[in-house]
Amino acid sequence: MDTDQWLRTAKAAGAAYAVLVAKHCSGFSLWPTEAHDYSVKSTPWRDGQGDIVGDFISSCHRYGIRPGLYYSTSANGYFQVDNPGVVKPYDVKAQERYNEAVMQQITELWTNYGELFEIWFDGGTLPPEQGGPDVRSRLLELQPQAVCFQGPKEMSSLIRWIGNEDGVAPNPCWSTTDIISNTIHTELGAEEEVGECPQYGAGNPNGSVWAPGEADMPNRKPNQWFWMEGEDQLLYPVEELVECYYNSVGSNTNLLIGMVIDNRGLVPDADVEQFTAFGQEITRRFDTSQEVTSGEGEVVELIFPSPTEINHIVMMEQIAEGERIRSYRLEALVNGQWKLIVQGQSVGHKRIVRMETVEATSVRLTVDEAVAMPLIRKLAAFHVL
Ligand code: OTN
Repeated sequence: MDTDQWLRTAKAAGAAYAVLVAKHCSGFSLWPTEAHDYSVKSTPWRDGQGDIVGDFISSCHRYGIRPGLYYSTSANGYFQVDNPGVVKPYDVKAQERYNEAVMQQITELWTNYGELFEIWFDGGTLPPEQGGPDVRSRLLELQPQAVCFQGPKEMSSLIRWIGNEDGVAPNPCWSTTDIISNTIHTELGAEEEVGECPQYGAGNPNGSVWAPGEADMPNRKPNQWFWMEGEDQLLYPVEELVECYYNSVGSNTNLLIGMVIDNRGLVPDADVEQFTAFGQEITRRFDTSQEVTSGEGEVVELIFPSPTEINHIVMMEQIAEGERIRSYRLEALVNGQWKLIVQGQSVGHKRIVRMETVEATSVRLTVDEAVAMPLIRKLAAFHVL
């Protein structure tokens, strides 16, 4: 196993952060936990002295990638726990033992490996009021700054599931929502709510909770999160991953791509090629703009020194000050005439607009509706061949 190879590959793909699945639904733990024996400690690998979590975190630091950990509390085969985090068949004592093990394990993970950028609760966390472990208190105590995927609603930095594993966010896609994913997914009997709530993936511009979207998808299809021998042909072609980038990052959503590890403990060669080519393609498209500006107010204009061919426009709001735009228009000045390119609603962190190539002398962003002064961190035009 070589976690440096994993993180080098993530870096080549352009990743800013990485999340290790420290324990998936089987319960097998990739670090030498004190909670039970079902972990790397009980294997012959490195004579039971190995710690994949520790190696992963060190490699993240080495490659300048912010580390995150996935730990699902909602399912654990070792304790006969299934969604939404309940021992089945239900038994009070067994549930207590499970809750204690969760508290022990999250304490280890959140104490021994430094500050975590993101903590991933696949399927959310069952709140203590409903018989679950008190994850939120421990989180507030040990990693209060972490971005929590489907985390407890008391956390200040939440990120929500976009609702599919296909790398596609809706348009518009808002950073705020009414719904906090963990309450949808783990409160007993709440699954039905998902179906009834069209705002789930898109969020809600008037929602009171700041929880932008994260689109998670595996790098093999359909839904192949795990490595199996002879399945390299299932890899997403690079052009499809690029399409996912447009549909997620280009729609105000983080993109989290699964990375399988093979029986050598490495990212398979074909996957290294895929991730590297993906990173190179994103860089090729978006590293050099024809022109870029920033500004504030209802109209921000990007002026070219001479008529310039463009076919992409990228907009970013200064989201540290909130997501303020509610509707906008983009126009290009072509042969002395303003030509409408697109009308839209949400911008947020990033909106990528693809368009037919035009030769423009200027691009104008007009904000038709906003809840406060629009703050445009970036308005850039590109010509992607
Ligand atoms: O079988 N599943 O549990 C499943 C199949 C396909 C897509 C998602 C799921 S589970 C789903 O995973 C999400 C992350 O991708 C979130 O954690 C959801 O809460 C969870 O229900």
